[in-house]
Parts: sequence; C-alpha cells; structure tokens
Amino acid sequence: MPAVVTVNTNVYEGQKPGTSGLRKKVKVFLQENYTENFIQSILDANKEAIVGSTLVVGGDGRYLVKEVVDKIIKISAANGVSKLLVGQNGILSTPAVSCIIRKYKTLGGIVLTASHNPGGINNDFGIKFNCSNGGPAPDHTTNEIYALTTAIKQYKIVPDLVVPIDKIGTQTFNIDGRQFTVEVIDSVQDYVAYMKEIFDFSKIKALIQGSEKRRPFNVLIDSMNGVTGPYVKRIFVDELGALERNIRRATPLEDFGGAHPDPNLTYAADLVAAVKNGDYDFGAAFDGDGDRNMIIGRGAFFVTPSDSLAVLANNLQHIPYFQKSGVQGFARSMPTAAAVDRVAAATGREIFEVPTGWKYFGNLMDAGRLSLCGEESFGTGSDHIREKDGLWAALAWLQVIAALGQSVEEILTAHWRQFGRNYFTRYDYEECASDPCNEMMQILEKKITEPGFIGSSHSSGGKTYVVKLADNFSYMDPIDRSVAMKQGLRIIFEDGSRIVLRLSGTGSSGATVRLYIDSYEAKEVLGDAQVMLRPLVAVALQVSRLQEYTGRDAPTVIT
Ligand code: G16
Repeated sequence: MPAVVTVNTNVYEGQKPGTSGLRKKVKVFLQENYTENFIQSILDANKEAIVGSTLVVGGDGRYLVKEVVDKIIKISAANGVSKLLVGQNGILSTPAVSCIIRKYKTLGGIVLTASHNPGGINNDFGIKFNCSNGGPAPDHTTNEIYALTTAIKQYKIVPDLVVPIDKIGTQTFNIDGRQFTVEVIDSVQDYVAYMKEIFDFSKIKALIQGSEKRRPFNVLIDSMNGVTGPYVKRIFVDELGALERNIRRATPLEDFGGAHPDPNLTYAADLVAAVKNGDYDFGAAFDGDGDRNMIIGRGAFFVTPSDSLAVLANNLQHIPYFQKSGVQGFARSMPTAAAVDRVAAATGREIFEVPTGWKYFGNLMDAGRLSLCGEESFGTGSDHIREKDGLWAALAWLQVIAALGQSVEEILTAHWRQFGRNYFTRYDYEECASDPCNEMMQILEKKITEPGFIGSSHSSGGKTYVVKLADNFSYMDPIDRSVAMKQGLRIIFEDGSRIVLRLSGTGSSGATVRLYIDSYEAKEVLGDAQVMLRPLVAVALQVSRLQEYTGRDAPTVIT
C-alpha cells in the first residue's frame, strides 16, 4: 500500500503568481522541490476544504506537463484530496478546465500552462490555480499562495503511487486508510457538449458546407500546435463538416513545433499569409492553452480584439445561449480600446473597466452583472465559463456571420459606420532588462502625476494632444470592494485618445513593456491604424523616453 511521506524542503524566492499563475523557465521548475513547494502551497491555501475535495488537473501539452501531473497526483493523494479529474495524457485546454470545474462542481483545478509563451526544455512552464467558480484565483488567493511559498518547510507526497494517465477510466487507491480516486477523462467531451448547447451547430455547419444556393464558407483554423488541436478536430471536422485541409497545426506538441503559440499578426504570420493568398473567408488562431484567439477575414482582414468584442456585443442575440440567458453587462480590461463601451451605451447596458487579467471579470459574472468581456491581448469570452475562450470566440463569430450573411470585413465596416471606430495598436518590447524598465515606469509615474502635467500639450505629425487625466490605474471591485492598485500608467487626452504603459505580468524572465495607443474617430473609419496612430505613438515615445530606457529602436511585436 503506497504511504504518505513528509519531505523537508527549503523556500524558493520569487514564487509569486503574475497576471495568470506562476510562469517561469522550465529549468526553474526543474529545481529540486521547486514545483512540489508550489503545489503544496496551492493545497495549503485551500486548507479548510482540501480533505475530501475533488480537483481538475490538466494542461496545454507543453514540455513538463505530464511530469507535473504526476507530482500533483502524488501530492494531492498525500494531502487528503479525495478525487482528481485528469485530462487524458494531461491534456485539457484552459477553457475546458473551467468548464469541467463548473460542470462537476469541484473545489477548483490546477492548470499547467504558460499560455502563449513558447514551450520546450529551454522555454516556459506555468502553474495556475482556478477556484470553484472555474476562474483564475483572485489576488487574495494568489497572495496567500505566495505567502505560503515564503514559509514552506515541508510537503507531503506519496512517492510510490503510480497512476497511468494515458487511458480513460477510474483508478482507486487506498492511501493510509483513505480512498483516493483518479478519473482520467476524455479531454474534449465535456467542452464539446457544452459548445453544442451554446451554439446552433446546424447553422454553422450549413454556413461552412454551403448549399446549392451558396458556396461553402471556407475557414482556416490554426491551433499553432497547442492544446486546441483535438478540440478543433472534434468540433470543426467531426461536428461542423469542415475538411482536414481547413484545419492546421492540430497536433499538440511539447514545444509547439518551435512556434511562439501567440495568435497575433507577428506570431501567427503564416496563418495570415495562408488566408491572404488562399481562397479563405475566415481564419482563426488560438494560443498554446486555447484561451486566446485571433480572427481574420477574407484577404487576411484583421479584426482587433477590441473590435471583435464590440461586434459580438452588438450581435449576441444570434447566439442561442444568450437567447436563453439574456444579456447583462459588458466589460473590458483598461488597456482595451473602448469600442464596446459605445455598444453598451447604445443598448443601455452596464460597462466595466477592470485591470488586465481575466480574474477581474469573475466576481461580476458570478454576481450576474456581466455577460461578455474581452481584452486587447486576444481574449474574448462570456459568462458560459470563467476563462476567456478562443474556440468559443471563433464559433461566436461564425454564428454571427451565418445570421448576418455578411463577410467579416462587411460586418466591421458596418459596425464602424454605426458606432465610429476606436483605432488601436499595441507595441511590445519583450524581454528587456528589468531595472531600467522599472526605473522608466517610476519616473514616468512621477512625471505624469506632477502638478502641471494635466493641461500640458504634446505635438507630433501636425497633431496636438492636451492632457485631460493622467494616473496609475486602480480599480475597486464593485462586488467585494477589493482594490487593485498600480495597474498601468494612463494618459488620457481631451479628444479621448489614450496612451497606456504597463509592464507585462506574464513573462518568465526580464521585463516586457507594453505600450497601448488608441484614439476614436467618428467619421474617418476606413484608415490604416498604424498611419492614424503614428502621431500619438511618437508622443508616447517622447513622454516615456521608452527607447532610451529599453535600448530598443523598435518593438518586438506590433498588433
Ligand atoms: C493572461 C491573462 C489576461 C491578460 C494577459 C496579458 O492571459 O489571463 O487577462 O490580458 O495575460 O497579461 P500581461 O499583459 O500582463 O502579459 P494568458 O492568455 O497569458 O493566460
């Protein structure tokens, strides 16, 4: 009979979860007891409820997922967890984990992913805890997990427990007189069943397959060798009648085939090229763990995530889920352009502006005040689960297209004509040296909050912008009144244009500076965003002295 062993351990510094979980280089997680310390701290943060509980465990298929699933099984067994629902071979997309936690009402789940960050032995890994509502743990929980990692002295484990996870089925063990069950589940079944409830698959199928009167609507769906491959095969090929050639990179690989699995114009450039040069009406790409999405139309017409959110907000009535549940408020993260705010105003719905991080939407959804939300970082989702959901977003778009009978570009153009357009761009300066970036943020914060900055004028390219408001964004959750401070520097001008600067909380080393720029045009809606925003970008670079501090002439990624 396998027995519980208590192992002495030492504290590792820096196990502080970022925007979404603990993300570090694989080699950091490979240090002796590093991963064990963090898992034990997650379980200890749930101390009161852990004995007899059920948890969901799975990840995006990247290097180290299987090994860490094995550690979670052994440590959970030792800590009195009663049951684990584990994705076959450790595979579960982040949205699927959220769906399964909610469906089976578990205490929570542990998600093994570094999301859109590259995988493989020299790249990134991550561990994240999701709560019983299916959403990423809020700040007070991650702070508690972190505090526990700074004081940990021991962890408990059942080293001799051997649980294969390659076959679906239930295995039960007796651990020191207590029953412990591992149920290996089909990675896609529950999620696919849920999508079939949310959407009208027959209409999407008719769109994709075409009819005597209408040619097929040609899609190209790119899983970037991340976790969504099996979900895409089951949904698009088996259910919606797409052909194998309509899907690409559908096999999850431990290193994502060397790709950077982030669905944006830079890292999904080959999907963009394939749609541009091929006979496709629609392209979608998803990130490593399946929560992010990028949508493009014929000719690779790009839909910014901020616009995608606004268009969906304006068309939810075409989606069966919302026909049943009704539509409550909308929300976006602070750096996301405010296109959805205009839809909220036009439809008389509440709109919320939260800090970057999907965890900030959870309370509003649980309180029944939020139906649809999104972030400029290619996240879109609804209250069907508590994570953003890449495949859901692609299906939502296809449902809307099927209902409107218009192309992606036609839908966007009509939307801008009705609401005006929020031009948006984001510049990323990835993996810069941390110290100068921290200094830049401190100096900039001081500068923009000094008396006299409000009202100051800044000119470039024949345009002059006058500062109306400048601060370091803070947010009070309207439900539990918790406060999140220092969530990004904002300079808002009198014409509503904005410059936002913040440091990413998802990188695994160094600092990534994100510069977000947006401006609103009521009439001139068909311009090129990079051209329209050039003067404001120049102002942002002048005010922040970003190039000087980062030592970079140009960003690594522009979206
Ligand atoms: C995570 C969070 C998102 C956030 C994004 C970018 O996404 O869930 O809410 O917008 O990181 O955060 P940052 O700008 O701090 O890098 P994911 O897909 O990485 O889990």
